[in-house]
Amino acid sequence: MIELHFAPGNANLAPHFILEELGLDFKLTQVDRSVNAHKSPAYLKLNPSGRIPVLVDGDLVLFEAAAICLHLVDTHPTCGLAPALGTPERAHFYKWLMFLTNTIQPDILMYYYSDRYTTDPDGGPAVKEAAENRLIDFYTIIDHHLAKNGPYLLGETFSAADYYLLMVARFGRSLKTSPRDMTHLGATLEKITNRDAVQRAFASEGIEAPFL
Ligand SMILES: N[C@@H](CCC(=O)N[C@@H](CS)C(=O)NCC(=O)O)C(=O)O
Repeated sequence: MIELHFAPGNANLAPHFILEELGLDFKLTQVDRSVNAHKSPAYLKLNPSGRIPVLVDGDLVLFEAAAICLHLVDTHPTCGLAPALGTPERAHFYKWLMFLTNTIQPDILMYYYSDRYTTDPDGGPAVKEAAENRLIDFYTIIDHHLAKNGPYLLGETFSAADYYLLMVARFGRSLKTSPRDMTHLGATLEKITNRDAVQRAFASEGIEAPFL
């Protein structure tokens, strides 16, 4: 059976939404962050970087949330969560997923763990502020894209990248300009949040409204 190692609201959300959407039989295993279980020898065997999530699928042990999403989509090719391989639509799907995981997510980490990104003991707040400003710029890029090409990242076609968008936009909910308050991005996030798969995942992680 597929097993997802998670902590409520962490980077497991996008894989969790997909697992729910696919209707798969899967098990959730909570990583107890209060005792740093993600840095324990047992967890580090699954993910040497000590980060959440990890997916175990038979003999396959996979870390990195975007890789997990792509694996789930690839192993369920008829699920409709990604355009056909080799098409321009698939290329845009990769582009948005990579923008979210490779451009936005590192700044999310800089925002939440700013002290890790400087050797200056007083430098954390400046790192955090710079990350916050960059994040607002990046969310604005998505807002402008959705204004012309929405309602989803791939236009009328919903995809796994939209689940990833909800996860990384939710991480930005405490910014001075929240993604939920951006006209087009906010409307898109609400649509995605209302999907049954999302509501089931939030409920099983114990996440209550407001979701954004
Ligand atoms: N690039 C990784 C990032 C995962 C990540 O940073 N997860 C956070 C929780 S959202 C975490 O494990 N933080 C604990 C830590 O860094 O010590 C992924 O997408 O899987």
